[in-house]
Amino acid sequence: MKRRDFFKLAGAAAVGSAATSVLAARPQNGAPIATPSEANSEAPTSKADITLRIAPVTVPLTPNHIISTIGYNGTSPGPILRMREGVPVSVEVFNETDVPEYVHWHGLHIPSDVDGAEEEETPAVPPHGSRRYQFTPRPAGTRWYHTHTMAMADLNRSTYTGQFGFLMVDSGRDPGNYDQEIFLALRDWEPFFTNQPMDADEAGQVGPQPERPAVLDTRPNGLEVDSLVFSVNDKVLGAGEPIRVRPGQRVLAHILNASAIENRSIALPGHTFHVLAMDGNAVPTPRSVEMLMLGPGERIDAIIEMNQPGVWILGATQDMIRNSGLGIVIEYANEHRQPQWVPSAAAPWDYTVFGRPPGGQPAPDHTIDMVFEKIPGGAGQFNAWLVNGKQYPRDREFVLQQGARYRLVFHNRTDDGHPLHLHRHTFELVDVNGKSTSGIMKDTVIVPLYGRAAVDFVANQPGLTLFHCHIQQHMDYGFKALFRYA
Ligand SMILES: [Cu+2]
Repeated sequence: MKRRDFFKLAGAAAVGSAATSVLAARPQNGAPIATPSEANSEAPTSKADITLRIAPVTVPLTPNHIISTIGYNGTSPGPILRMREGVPVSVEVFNETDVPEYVHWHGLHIPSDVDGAEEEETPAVPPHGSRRYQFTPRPAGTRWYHTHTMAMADLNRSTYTGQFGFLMVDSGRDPGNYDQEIFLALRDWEPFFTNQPMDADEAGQVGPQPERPAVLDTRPNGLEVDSLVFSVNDKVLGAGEPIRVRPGQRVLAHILNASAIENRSIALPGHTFHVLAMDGNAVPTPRSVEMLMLGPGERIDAIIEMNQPGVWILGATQDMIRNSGLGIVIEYANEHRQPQWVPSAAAPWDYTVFGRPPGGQPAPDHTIDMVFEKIPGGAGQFNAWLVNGKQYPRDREFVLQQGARYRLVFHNRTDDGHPLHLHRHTFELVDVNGKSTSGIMKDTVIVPLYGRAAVDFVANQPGLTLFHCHIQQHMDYGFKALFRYA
């Protein structure tokens, strides 16, 4: 299978051309699809290719558990947006809420004024107003879009709401080699503050902890955000339609962790995930694994070969999370038993198995060390998160020379795994806890607890560039930095 095989549009060959109409088709388990409906135009009075409406929505997690939140175009997840790589697109965003909003196009290389982040000086979509984003989407791959405001102590704002959706940027090349395409956004709902330590997936991580301090900070932890209700897309496990398959089918799964709060691991008993891409970028060494882990913001594209007839649960490996909704039923034709879950002893998640041998990349021109620490907040207070000893905002510390190759070395001196996201650029994973690799291109990477990772990127996208932990609370309380070009 070639690089872009799996980005084939389901029945939408003409997307991106001047005369495409909005598709009515929808994937079996997915949201409605929106595609550019007209040629792009600079004229502000012309109709935009895509319209997004930020407004209150209800999410029917089960027939009896209906959540009120904010979403896009009346749903959460929002519509699956389809764009053509390199074809300019305009998106008119109407904000029907009382607060300024931003729509961030996660994983795209686009200018700061349309990237959708206040820190990068993107203009806000004003309350009860509108704003047009015009950009040329690239690179091709599985991207996503979501709100990018601060939430601080307000759990009804920003990525705690339902403002997220898939954004598929298609290269227009190569037919797909699969029988069915599914979109799975992992979510949690009804967040709350707790002093209980997170029952995080990281607890199961084994391996070196090169950044573990000799003396741990024993001050009492501050409030963190947790949830007791989970879903895949807009349904709790068992509440929605199953994904119906036939023996021998190849199902292409696009998986997104759209959580604001935690890394997640998922599995499908009796099956493997043949990982083709991470964060929408083809991996050098596609291979099959039993378990996937995704931090908030990360995506995985994987083929699941349907070769174990039955009725199965594709869901979180943690029993509490899965039993509280994070899963979806896979039902083979003519099978009618109860959905089965079987715990497995899958190998721990390891990005580097999908890489090439180390040393493939040029030496960096500059290395930037970034040390992450947590100041425990204590009872009733929030923790503070430091980058190189300081909370955001910070001054002009990180200044990039255009064209230079940078290595960022992440030193995670905290007891949590952090999904770190760099806007407007793609980076290459170089090292995770001493395991070197090359060829893995990403925009978000989990640095394990007390762990270390390194990524390289070329400073080739002039403009303000935000870097942050994709866990909303960590970002809000200091865990971010702004890169500038000289
Ligand atoms: Cu974090």
